[in-house]
Amino acid sequence: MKDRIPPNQYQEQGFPVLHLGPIPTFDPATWDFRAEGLVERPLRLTWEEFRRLPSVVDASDFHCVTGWSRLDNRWEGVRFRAIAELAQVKPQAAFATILAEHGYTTSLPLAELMEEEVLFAWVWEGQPLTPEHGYPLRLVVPQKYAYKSAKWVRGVRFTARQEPGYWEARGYSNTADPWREERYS
Ligand SMILES: Nc1nc2c(c(=O)[nH]1)N[C@H]1C(S)=C(S)[C@@H](COP(=O)(O)O)O[C@H]1N2
Ligand SMILES: [Mo]
Repeated sequence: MKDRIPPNQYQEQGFPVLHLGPIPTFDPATWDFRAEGLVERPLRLTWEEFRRLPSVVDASDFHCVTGWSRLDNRWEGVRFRAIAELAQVKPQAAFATILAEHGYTTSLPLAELMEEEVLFAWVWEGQPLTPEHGYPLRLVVPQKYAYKSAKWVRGVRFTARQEPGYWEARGYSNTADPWREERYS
C-alpha cells in the first residue's frame, strides 16, 4: 500500500470533511448543470436529465493537500469526458473551469479532465453522497490534490486559457500533482 501514498501524506481510514463556507441546500426542482464556453452545444440539464446520463463505478484514491489520503473510494457518476462529448467541445478549448455553488471554482487542462477516472459523482461507497461531501454532485479528480475535486458542482466552462480557481488564486498549486508534491505556487 505504501506506494499508493504520495510523499508526506498519511493514510486516513475515515472520510474527513473539508470545505469553506456553508453547505448549500439542494432543490431537485430548480437545480441545473450547465456546460458553457467553447462548446458547439451549450447544455442545461435538470437533475433528472443529469441522472439519466450513462454512469460508471470507479474506485480511486483521494489526496488532500493538508496531508491525508484515503484509498479506494468507490465513486459512481458520469465521466467528465461524457459531458465534453455531449456538449461538443470546440477544438480551441484547452482548459475547463468547474463551477460550484457559492462561487467555488477550480480549473484544469482539458487533457487531464478527459482521463477516464475523472467523474461527476453522486454516490460514494454505494450510498448517495452526504450533503457535506458534495451532494448532489461533485467532481472527482483522483490524480490531483483534492481541492480540484469540487463539491456541489453546477457546471463547467470550457476555455482557451486557464482561469484561476478559488484555492489556486490563493497560493495553492495550479498543477496540484500529489506525487510531485505540488502544494503551493
Ligand atoms: N465547493 C467546494 N468544493 C471543495 C472544497 C470547498 O471548499 N468547496 N474543498 C476542497 C478540498 S480542499 C478538499 S480536501 C475536498 C474535501 O472533500 P471531502 O470534504 O468530501 O473530504 O473537497 C474539495 N472541494
Ligand atoms: Mo483539501
